[in-house]
Amino acid sequence: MNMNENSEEIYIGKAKGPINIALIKYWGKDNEQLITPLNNSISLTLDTNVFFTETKVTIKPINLNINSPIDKNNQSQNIITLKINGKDYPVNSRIKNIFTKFFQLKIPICQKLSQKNLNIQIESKNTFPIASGCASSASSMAALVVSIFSALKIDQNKLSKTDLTKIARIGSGSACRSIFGGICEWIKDGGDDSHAIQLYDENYWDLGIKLIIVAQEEKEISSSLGMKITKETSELFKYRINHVVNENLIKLKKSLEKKDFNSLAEIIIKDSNNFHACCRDSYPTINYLNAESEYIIKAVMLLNKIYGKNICAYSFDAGSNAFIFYERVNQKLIDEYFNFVLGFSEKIDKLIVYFENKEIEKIKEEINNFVLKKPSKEKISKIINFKLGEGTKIIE
Ligand code: 2P0
Repeated sequence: MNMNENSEEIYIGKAKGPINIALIKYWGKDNEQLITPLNNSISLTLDTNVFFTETKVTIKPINLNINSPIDKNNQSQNIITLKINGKDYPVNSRIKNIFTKFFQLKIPICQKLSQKNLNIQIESKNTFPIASGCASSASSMAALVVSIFSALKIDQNKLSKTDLTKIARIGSGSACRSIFGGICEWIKDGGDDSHAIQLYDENYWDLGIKLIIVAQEEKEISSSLGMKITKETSELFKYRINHVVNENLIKLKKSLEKKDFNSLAEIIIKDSNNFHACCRDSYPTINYLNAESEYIIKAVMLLNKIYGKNICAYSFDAGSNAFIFYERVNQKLIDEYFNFVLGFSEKIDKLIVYFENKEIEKIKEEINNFVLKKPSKEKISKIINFKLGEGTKIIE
């Protein structure tokens, strides 16, 4: 708690939240209110060098007069304002639910504030296109939860990181996976106990993630609505939940344990395919992929074929941007390949040095034929490289 010149209480906290990308997708809620999933999901938390949300929360009790609402019905009337990148936004019910959750905790500071009317300011800064499949809600909700935790100076023994994942979850499902760094699993569990755990930290495996941004437009169907339509209408989705996704979880965990990239890549690709097939099977149909996404899918499959085993994998969220996964020992080859096939480099000779001992002329011909169909340059706006990163952090 800080004191201002009027000796009023002010609570201030700041946090920086990373994005995460799911390898086994969350799609479909078990409970819409609690935001609990139909299946467990596994994701990578990405470093915050380029993409992140930084959030500052300021909480000030409002001086009450004798007729204030709290005296009448013991219900506080909080005023919450939200600024994102300097612009005012309406405060949605999910943000209000996060505060309500904090003020229901049996922790002295939370109980005390629950008895007051509060003025709450949220100031958020993020560095990526909102609603373009770049997990903005995950990093922003994780940053919000940790900034409130920091503002209230709550002891970790009273509210653990696992507890914070449960609160982040009610802001946005995938946000629970951004609390921890490295490789995380969101456990569906029953009801409000649904939480995320860290499977491995960010130093476990030196994986690289390349985000290829192919669209900056706002997407047509939000994830929340999309997953509702899929759950209500897709027969294929029932098959995913009952037969596909749990098998994929088991196989993915085995690949992670053995650090077997070849099999890891296969599961990542198959789970992305299965999720997007369920979207297409929805009624009305949902398609998050576009022609550029399809080209990148083919590019990944071609490289794996030429290489003789899976050296990279693709995955797409609820958007057309591609996430490419690889081991960072192969960074140069992956960079040269995608720069060439996406038209950022014209020099195939820089690429084929990585294929020594293979049939170079045949490989050259295959890649050259493939790039004849490459998207025009303006369709691919950016390529960003990530490593595994830490979870949401308090900024002092
Ligand atoms: C995921 N996605 O596992 C999946 C894959 C998109 C595709 O989690 O309604 O923004 O807030 O729980 O978390 C995006 O959904 O949806 C998402 P809500 P959320 O990353």
